[in-house]
Amino acid sequence: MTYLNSNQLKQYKEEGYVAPLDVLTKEEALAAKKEIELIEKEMPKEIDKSGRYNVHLISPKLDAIVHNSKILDAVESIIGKNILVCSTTLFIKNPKQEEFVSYHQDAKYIGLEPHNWVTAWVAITDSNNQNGCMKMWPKSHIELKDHNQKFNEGNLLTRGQTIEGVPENEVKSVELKAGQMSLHHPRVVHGSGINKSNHKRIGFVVQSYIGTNVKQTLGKNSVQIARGKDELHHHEVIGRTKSFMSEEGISLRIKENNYLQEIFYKGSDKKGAY
Ligand SMILES: O=C(O)CCC(=O)C(=O)O
Repeated sequence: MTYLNSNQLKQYKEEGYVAPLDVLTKEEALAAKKEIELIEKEMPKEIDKSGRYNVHLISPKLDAIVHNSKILDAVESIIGKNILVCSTTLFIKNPKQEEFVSYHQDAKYIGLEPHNWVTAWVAITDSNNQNGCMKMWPKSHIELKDHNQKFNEGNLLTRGQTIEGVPENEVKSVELKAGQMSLHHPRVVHGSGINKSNHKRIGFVVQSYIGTNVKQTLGKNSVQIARGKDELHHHEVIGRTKSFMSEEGISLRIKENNYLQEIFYKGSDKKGAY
């Protein structure tokens, strides 16, 4: 059992995130990397940009990470024993490209209310200062802040959502080894810089694990039941894939990704690349 201990829970509650947590072996992380590379090879266009979501619906290996009991134990410590999965995102940063993530709060645009949910960022490769690891602003999860929508070049966020004036001297890097994860609060301010290394940085992000009381207020997305029971039925429940890139998995992923695009661009007259 890998529930959070009292220090880890304290860190999450006080700072808005907890890391590093060991969840995958090196071999499991490497197998996931190979799987992602295989999907990239098989369907390069479909998983680029706005296709980076929900690869767990076409890959039993990635689905197994979403339902990994070590991850779920840690998540249970935060949101309770009934756990649903909304979606996943691949945050891949290619070497020497100007890709970054501006400082933002997930809760500002994901539409999940109330904030009884948590995001798991699973490092498939090492993630460090050199290759653009996540950076958190501790204790910033108290309230929602104003965001500008910049739709700027290189920004991996849908609308280039940006909180200005984040005090860099207070920000902490979240360095992870492949196989470790961080858990972050819906309102914690976070972002990441460019990848200055010669290798890809890959984060497989469960965005997010939600309690059964959480509703999607901007649209619709289906959920998988990861642990416990869903007695509130706020979402359509979908199953888990059993085979790599099955037709059923591919069409379900397209459907779910279309729902996500509606959520991400609700009320916007402009559309970004993601
Ligand atoms: O992968 C990154 O650098 C940022 C990811 C992120 O913003 C998130 O997981 O909420």
